[in-house]
Amino acid sequence: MERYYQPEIETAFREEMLSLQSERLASTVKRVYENVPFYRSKMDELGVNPEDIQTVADLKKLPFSYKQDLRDTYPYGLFAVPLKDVVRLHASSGTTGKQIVVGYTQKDLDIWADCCARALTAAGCTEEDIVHVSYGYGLFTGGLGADGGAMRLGATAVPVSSGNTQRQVTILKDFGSTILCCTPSYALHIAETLYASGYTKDDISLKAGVFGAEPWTNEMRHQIEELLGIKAFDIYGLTEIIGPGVGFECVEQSGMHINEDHFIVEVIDPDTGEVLPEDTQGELVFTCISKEAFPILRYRTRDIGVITRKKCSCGRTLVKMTKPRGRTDDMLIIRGVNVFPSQIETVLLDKGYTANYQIVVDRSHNFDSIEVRVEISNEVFSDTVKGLSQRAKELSEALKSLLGISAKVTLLEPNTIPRSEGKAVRVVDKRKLLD
Ligand code: DLL
Repeated sequence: MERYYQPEIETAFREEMLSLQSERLASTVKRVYENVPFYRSKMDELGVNPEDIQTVADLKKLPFSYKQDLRDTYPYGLFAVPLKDVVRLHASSGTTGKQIVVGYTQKDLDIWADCCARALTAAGCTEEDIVHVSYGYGLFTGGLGADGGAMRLGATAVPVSSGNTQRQVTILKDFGSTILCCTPSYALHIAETLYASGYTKDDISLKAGVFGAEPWTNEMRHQIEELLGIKAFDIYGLTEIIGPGVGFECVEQSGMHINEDHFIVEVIDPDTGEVLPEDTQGELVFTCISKEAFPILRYRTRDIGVITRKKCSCGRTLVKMTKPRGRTDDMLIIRGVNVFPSQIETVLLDKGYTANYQIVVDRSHNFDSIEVRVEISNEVFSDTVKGLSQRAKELSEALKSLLGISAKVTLLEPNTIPRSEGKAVRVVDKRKLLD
């Protein structure tokens, strides 16, 4: 039977949720208008008063916020409470540019712990469980976020943090951890290390994993589930909104329920900013409606996804988002063709390759080239040269039929691609280095 952490919220009727959201939205907008000069001047510019925002339907009158706004107001310019009320800071460097800083009051940390407790509960976690957290602890939100959720539930948190993978395996075995929290790429690396140390899934007690912080395909989910003997659940979030726990997967494993009592989601056309109907792909935009220290409004995540209110068999009524398809800034444009790394991952895993891959994009004489480098097993690697080139050719054809452009395929020996302990680096775009 499905267990809920806060059923009154997670299974609320739509009208009840809308009314809660409207009330929280109106009061948040009033508060940021009064306390954050940045929002006041943006709203004044548009001629929007806090009184104009009474219900969720009024949301579209508000201006968007962008990562650049956090950089321009670095470090504390978007905080809506005095620093003395802030009990924790987190930061994210992102892949490019200056880092951004966010703050939490004690109430914000409580809300965050609830969000992560909901996610863990949906993955089957109870107070009986031992939650092994291998997300990084520190300014990154992954470690302390998952930790807060586990403790809130009364489960046993094991704050291992990331790195030292051999030790992760020892702790998993010796402590009898039942739930693993880390990035999906690190989960695979832990699994590899488990097997390389002469153990199998039968030597550990894991039953579920809660993986996120980077895009991963369903094919990768199946590999992780098979290798570790677990159910693998997705969890979504971002520093600017709260960290992990903005959305989480339930037993259906078909997208993530969004914690709508705290975050309103919209999907927009990334080019025009127009709000799109449900079940249409676009950029996800979030508004925080219950946070005190850092209640960002209409934040443009650059994550591409779809939201849907189709009934979920778990009984939750919270809206669901699909796995983010990638980010608007992740999308590679190769000779004019849009390519998402997740499409390439799907082909690789579907064809029986590992998720140890890297995509290298280059440009020579104004001609873009794409190379997919993927590891193969020792057994396959010792195949004849002819056998190997046949494999590479088949993979290249499969990629071409899906992507519409040809990609060079390079098959590599095991352990040649650097392993990640956090977010995997999937793309090396040498064109950017040339700019
Ligand atoms: O990655 C927060 C987090 C920690 C989420 C642990 C889940 C688990 P940031 O470092 O600010 O925060 O990165 C946020 O990561 O905009 C997405 O592009 C990506 N992302 C996060 N979760 C997922 C996911 C944390 N489940 C950025 N699937 C987001 C795909 C994800 N992408």
